[in-house]
Amino acid sequence: MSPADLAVNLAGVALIAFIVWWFWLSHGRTERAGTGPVEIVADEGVYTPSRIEVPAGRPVVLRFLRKDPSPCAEKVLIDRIGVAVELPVGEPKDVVVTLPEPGEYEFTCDMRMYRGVLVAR
Ligand SMILES: [Cu+2]
Repeated sequence: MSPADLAVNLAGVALIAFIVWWFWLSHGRTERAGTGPVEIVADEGVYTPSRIEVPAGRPVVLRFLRKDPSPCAEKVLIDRIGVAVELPVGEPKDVVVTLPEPGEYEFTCDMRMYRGVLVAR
């Protein structure tokens, strides 16, 4: 293997490591819902926070703030409970949900590029 090949391979490995980190590890922070609305920002391809603990069985207000004007961010879906809501750009949109039982409820954009998880307890 020539030094040039080695460099290409190392660059490939570094790129893969970066992609793994970006998609699975960099947004792993869990936020716990307090008494007020849970604020979730949609910007640059991610929801922040993207993993939120909420109580099961009672209404929770999710306050989405969409900063990303691209059509990718225009809808938020929570498939498991049949929620699909359009988000205006630059103004908060409250979505009231009740998660019927403990478990994980994914919320995503239409193309499933933006992704987050509500963890009901
Ligand atoms: Cu999208």
